[in-house]
Amino acid sequence: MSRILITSALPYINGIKHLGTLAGSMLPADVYARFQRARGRETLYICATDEHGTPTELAATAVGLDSATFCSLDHEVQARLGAAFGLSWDHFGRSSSPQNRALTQQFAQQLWEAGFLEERVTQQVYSRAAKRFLPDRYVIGTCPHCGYEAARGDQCENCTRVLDPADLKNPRSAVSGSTDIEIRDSKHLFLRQRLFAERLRGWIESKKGDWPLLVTSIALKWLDEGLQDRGITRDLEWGVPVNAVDWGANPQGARPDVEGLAGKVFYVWFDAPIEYIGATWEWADANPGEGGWERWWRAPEADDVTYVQFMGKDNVPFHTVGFPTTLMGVNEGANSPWKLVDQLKGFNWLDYYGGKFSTSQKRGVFMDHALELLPADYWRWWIITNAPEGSDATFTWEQFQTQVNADLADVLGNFVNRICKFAETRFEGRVPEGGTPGDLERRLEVDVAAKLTELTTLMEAREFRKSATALRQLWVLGNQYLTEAAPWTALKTDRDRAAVVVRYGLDLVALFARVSAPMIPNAAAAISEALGVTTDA
Ligand code: B3M
Ligand code: ZN
Repeated sequence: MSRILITSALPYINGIKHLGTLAGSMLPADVYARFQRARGRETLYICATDEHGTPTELAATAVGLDSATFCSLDHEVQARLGAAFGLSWDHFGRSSSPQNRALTQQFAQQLWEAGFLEERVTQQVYSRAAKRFLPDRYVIGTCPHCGYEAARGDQCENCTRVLDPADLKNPRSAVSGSTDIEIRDSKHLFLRQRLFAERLRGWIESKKGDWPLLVTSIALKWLDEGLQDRGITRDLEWGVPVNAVDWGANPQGARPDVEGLAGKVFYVWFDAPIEYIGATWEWADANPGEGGWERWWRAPEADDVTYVQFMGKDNVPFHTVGFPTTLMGVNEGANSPWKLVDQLKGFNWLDYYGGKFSTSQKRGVFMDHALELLPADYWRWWIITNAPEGSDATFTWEQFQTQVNADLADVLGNFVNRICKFAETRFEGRVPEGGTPGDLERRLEVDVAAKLTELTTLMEAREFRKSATALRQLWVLGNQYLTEAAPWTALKTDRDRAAVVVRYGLDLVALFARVSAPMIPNAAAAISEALGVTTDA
């Protein structure tokens, strides 16, 4: 039986996440992890805060903290809210960890020595007003590809293309709007992605039909446009330092210009995916009895691991091109290669009343506020039933209320309540003996078995919306059975018949608790507890 390694895209450190972030990565990853654990598979679900980069420096400065302190505080908040939402991470790490720092530096060194890094003098946007470089999304301007006027320096939200700040037309500071900027020369290291274009294409082509179309089409579109080499260092203070690397010589016998690279750090999108591995190492350090982290990541020990990633569509290019290039480069000639992703589940957007959720504009529903209002399971259920898989989905309060009432109260709650109350008042709260099952029960067994198979197949395929529908249909079978079997009527003339129905009904309650646990773990635990059984998801 294979082991399952699960990662969800790492939430940025600054700020409390909204439902869109949950919907696009953390929650489906959690549901899948709980499902796999319940199936008895050895499962490891890893997540972490993505802590480096310009956003952190600016957010920390804004509240008068240094970046390290800011990150520690914010990490605690996110860890607490994730736990309150029932996110069952085996480890929630930090990309600023010593483990990730060591791995990031080691990978860079190996890439250099294999000839996959190159030094280049680049033009960087420098803000005269703020007296600092403005990397990545701290420059806004017009996208050179699609003409979108508010494209960020690292990526155009409109056409999803990855950009370089100096590519933007009419650049301005994203912080102040100031156009008091100049272009300065600065030396940086580049990952030679172009060398990997054909290999990446072959790899993505081999995933067609297996991975969601959304994912393979984004990846291929990017490759079709011609892969560019990518700068992997930045003029920032907060990050993994470049100069701490113990550089060897590349195939031409050259070493990086350490002076030219002084004070720089690795690009956040270089070290963040490496933190999937780094966080596994953090987990192993915290759990010394678990057999170590490398057995999840490195061949041949990890050959029985199926690695599944979850993310929103904007993250797909970094996971189908950027990170795989790093790993392919490091793996070249290695006798213990690192594992590449086996299954990549991408999501569209979850909208708020047809517009975007937005952290900066505080638009939408945020994790802290959501939990102040209602239990986590309500949100989990709504998000999973409306997972933005085939297309974007929209949150509205009205639809949220209607759906949660209809499914959790009227179908599941009603069923559990009806049968448990009846057993309590008429059978002293015990599972009654006596009677023999009849045609209704035989039909119920067939119908339930078929629905369970359907649900299991859909969950294995990470089809969350359809899984939620199948689960709801399973609950409906319970209600239909009770209505048809009418134990309250049977009890008047045939106590044994009523006993059969109560027995089947209570079995269904226990079954429902077990199979609903991945999506609504708290409700499932409460139901199980009421019955005196356990669920292990
Ligand atoms: N923090 C972007 C995001 O949250 C980024 C993901 C990193 S995954 C390695 O959308
Ligand atoms: Zn664009």
